[in-house]
Amino acid sequence: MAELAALLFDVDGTLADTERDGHRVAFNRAFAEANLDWDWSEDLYGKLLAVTGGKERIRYYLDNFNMEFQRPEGLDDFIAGLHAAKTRQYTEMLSQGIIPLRPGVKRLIEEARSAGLRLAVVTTTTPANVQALLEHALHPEAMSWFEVIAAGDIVPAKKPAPDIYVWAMEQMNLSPEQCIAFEDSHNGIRSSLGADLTTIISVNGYTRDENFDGAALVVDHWGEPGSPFTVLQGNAHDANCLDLALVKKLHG
Ligand code: XBP
Ligand code: MG
Repeated sequence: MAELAALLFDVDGTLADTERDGHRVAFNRAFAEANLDWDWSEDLYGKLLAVTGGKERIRYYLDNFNMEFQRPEGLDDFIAGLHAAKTRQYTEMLSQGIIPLRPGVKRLIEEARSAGLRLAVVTTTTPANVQALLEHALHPEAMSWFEVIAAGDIVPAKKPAPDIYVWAMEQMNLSPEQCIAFEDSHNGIRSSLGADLTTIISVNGYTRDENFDGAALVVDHWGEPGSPFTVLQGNAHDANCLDLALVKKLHG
């Protein structure tokens, strides 16, 4: 195995628990603003997470859960308009600091930075959402810590397709053997494994029971020295939180 050169981070669910209390609420606010009576409950949203990408998720909802809705002419534009309103709502929520980073995220990113590792974000979400989260929850300058922000519609085929990881590694001129990926979901690991990346999973409420075959390690969260993680799958080499030493061991 080549030496570890870069850490590639998923965002939603991995760096922060954004889906239930962030994206879902922002979608509902955008629907209300447009005078739609759509209400995405926590349960329904769990089903809608089968599809990544906000615009794609709205279409999936109409196709499978709201078939009686009278579609306007120009459905693509209608969905794009709703999604733009949702992004505005979501970034406003993040600017109020309501979504914190998950345990250990700031610690590991700072440790990796100090060690000179290269960092990238590889996500399905809209670039403005990444910026809002990094600047408000990590550090005002955090966007500059990441060499590449691979996000949103940069590639047409979103996760679970591997394309966004492949694109990020191309930008960085790195091979999969030089990188490791951090994900939280089945769609995420399908994408990272599809790009031949060793992958560490931290589950959340929506993804806990998903299939993570092929993961190097599955934990409930990355943990802090005084607040250990629980190992759900794999070998944590006697560590009780995810630090760079463990990441390097898992990378092999
Ligand atoms: C998360 C997603 C995204 C967000 C919504 O992907 O599936 O669709 O829920 O974001 P990842 P947008 O875990 O890869 O970050 O509405 O901006 O598409
Ligand atoms: Mg995710």
